[in-house]
Amino acid sequence: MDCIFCKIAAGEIPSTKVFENDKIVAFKDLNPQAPVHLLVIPREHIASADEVNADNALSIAEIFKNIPSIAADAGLTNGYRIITNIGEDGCQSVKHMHFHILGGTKLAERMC
Ligand code: DGP
Repeated sequence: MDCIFCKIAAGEIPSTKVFENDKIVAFKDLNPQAPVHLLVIPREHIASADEVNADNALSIAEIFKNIPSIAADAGLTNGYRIITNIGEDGCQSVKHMHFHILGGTKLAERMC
């Protein structure tokens, strides 16, 4: 499968990783939209949050289990935002589920 985030998870494409374990990887977004902009992905290919099911839900739990320490290590002591875009209307450009972690400044109140 030609998936850029599978390749990042496998180390076949370089990225600035800030955390990884056997189930998930967190790395810096190539085009940051905030002073801190990280992406957290499952190693297993899940196309979007719309594809979460009983078989892959443990990967999602692992992501949310680790986000607090990933955010703290990035210096996000005053809050942050987690976003996952889904499909065309959600403006998802990479079809491997990922959670954006945005922070390091007061974020806009509007969500869209
Ligand atoms: P989304 O629009 O939700 O699918 O966001 C995809 C994000 O992925 C976007 O903010 C840019 C980032 N991105 C795309 N390609 C790469 C890459 O090769 N490396 C890194 N670090 N980030 C990437």
